[in-house]
Amino acid sequence: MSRLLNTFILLTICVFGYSQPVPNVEENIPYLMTFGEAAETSWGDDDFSQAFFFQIPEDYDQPFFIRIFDPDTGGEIDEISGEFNTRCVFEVFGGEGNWSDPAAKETSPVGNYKSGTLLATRAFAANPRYDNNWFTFGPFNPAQGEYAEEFKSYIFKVICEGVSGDDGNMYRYYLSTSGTENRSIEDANAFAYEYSFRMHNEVEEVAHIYPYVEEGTISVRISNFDWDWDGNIVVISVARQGREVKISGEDFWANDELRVQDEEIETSMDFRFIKARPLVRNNNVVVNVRNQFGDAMPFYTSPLGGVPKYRGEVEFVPIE
Ligand SMILES: [Ca+2]
Ligand SMILES: [Ca+2]
Ligand SMILES: [Ca+2]
Repeated sequence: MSRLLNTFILLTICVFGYSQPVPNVEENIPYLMTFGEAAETSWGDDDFSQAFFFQIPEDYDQPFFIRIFDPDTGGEIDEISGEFNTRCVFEVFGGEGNWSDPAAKETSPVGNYKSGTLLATRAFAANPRYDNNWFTFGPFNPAQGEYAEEFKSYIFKVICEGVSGDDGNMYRYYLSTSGTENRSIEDANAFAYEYSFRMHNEVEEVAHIYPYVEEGTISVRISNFDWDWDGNIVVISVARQGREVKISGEDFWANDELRVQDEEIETSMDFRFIKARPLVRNNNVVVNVRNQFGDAMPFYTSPLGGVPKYRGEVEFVPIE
């Protein structure tokens, strides 16, 4: 009963435009995914590390919490290899440089990607207490983040890494005003420069991620890893009805490049992940996108400017 009620409340909150579940409802992604570093990359994780950034609007000055659903690796949600023997470490960073350091905006855990100030950390192996349940980091003060003038927001980073073992950890986040339940912060958002996630195990379910196209973007290079030939990856935008991109099979990257159209500047694109029939089970995939300079572009869990809709052909009216 209480879980049903929680689900109902969560859905109700989402319907009204709050956006702190990570992944968000519009993305229709069941879980983020990080494997232990001893796993084969053919299970779907290329680097055993996932960074997410949380953006708190400057007019919010109350304490907040970062909650993790199912942080442990064990039980029914996670992906077992042999027996469960995986440890994942979650780290929360604030302070100068946690986001603005160039290494933090990259897609691989190299260099100073753990930039900023470590505010909290916790390791999890298999732990029934947190299986199918929430763990809470915080409270944090928004001013402990890095102030970003362009967003008028404070930014925090959470890194999850599989430090040992070979199993897959499935988990989600929630940015909350409460340490005991999920309560959204108005106008907050979350973003990542690389998305490592689990697809649904139902062929009808379409997952989405939404990169934002900044001014000055001429082309985008879309990369996907270990898609297992699971159906199609299609790009929708205000100017694109559906462009299929090259897809990967087992344990390799596929890359494709699209020329950005003027109408797409300062809008989000919608990358749709459409499953194959028959069902490909437990598909884990990693996706990133770079502009013509090679800079990784952010995926926002609440797409900037909203979910893009194709605007249709512009009607040509001949001049008489
Ligand atoms: Ca194992
Ligand atoms: Ca888990
Ligand atoms: Ca895969």
